[in-house]
Amino acid sequence: MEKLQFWLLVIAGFSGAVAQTDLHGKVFVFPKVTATAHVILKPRLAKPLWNVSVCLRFGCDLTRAYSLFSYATKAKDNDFLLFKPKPGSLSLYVGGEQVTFKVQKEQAQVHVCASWESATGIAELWVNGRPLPRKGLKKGYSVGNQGVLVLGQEQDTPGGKFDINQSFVGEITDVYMWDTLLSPDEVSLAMNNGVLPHVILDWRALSYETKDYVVIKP
Ligand SMILES: *[C@@H]1O[C@H](CO)[C@@H](O)[C@H](O)[C@H]1NC(C)=O
Ligand SMILES: *[C@@H]1O[C@H](CO)[C@@H](O)[C@H](O)[C@H]1NC(C)=O
Ligand SMILES: [Ca+2]
Repeated sequence: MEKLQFWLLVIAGFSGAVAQTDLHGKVFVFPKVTATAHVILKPRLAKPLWNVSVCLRFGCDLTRAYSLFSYATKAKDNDFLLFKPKPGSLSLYVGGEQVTFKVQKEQAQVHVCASWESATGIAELWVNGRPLPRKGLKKGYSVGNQGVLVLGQEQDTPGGKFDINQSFVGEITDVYMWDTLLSPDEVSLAMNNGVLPHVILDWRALSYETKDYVVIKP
């Protein structure tokens, strides 16, 4: 670790901030089907979100439904959820509503970005850098900032009510979240692990907690 980074961490520690880890080049492995294994991520959410973007890379060979990115608030358990209902489909939920996109040519490793804009309701999905035809939902809504963000399980209440039949088994890496929309160039940058501004969840400085059987591997 760089000296400066070390001292910044020490200072952050003394000021009571959550420790952050650079997970560049690492993955979370969810090795088994369970209703318990998960990772809690701690995004910096100072205010409700009117623009939201999320990117992540995953590898999974399940053919049943599973959750990729579950953000739940007291008001809406599916306040912002990336969910794989079945092969060939990918759903985005905002404020409890959903839109489902057709995904062709599924690969073992998939990079996905999702963004949603309150002003228009437009939801946009990119799979391996390619945009899918846009859809819309929850125009005028704002995603709450008091929620719980979980990888590995699908929440039906903040931090809980997991369904083993929606659990994730496989690998997830390069998870980022922004309170802005992404341009096509920014999606490419995110895919190539470039650094983008306005990040509220940063894989290179991640605050997280693993629960039960989750392994961090190169
Ligand atoms: C959301 O994004 C749009 C388009 O980039 C921008 O015009 C708007 O100001 C943003 N809204 C907020 C609340 O950040
Ligand atoms: C999960 O799926 C299995 C097989 O379809 C079913 O028997 C079981 O009841 C389901 N469990 C839950 C918690 O829904
Ligand atoms: Ca749910």
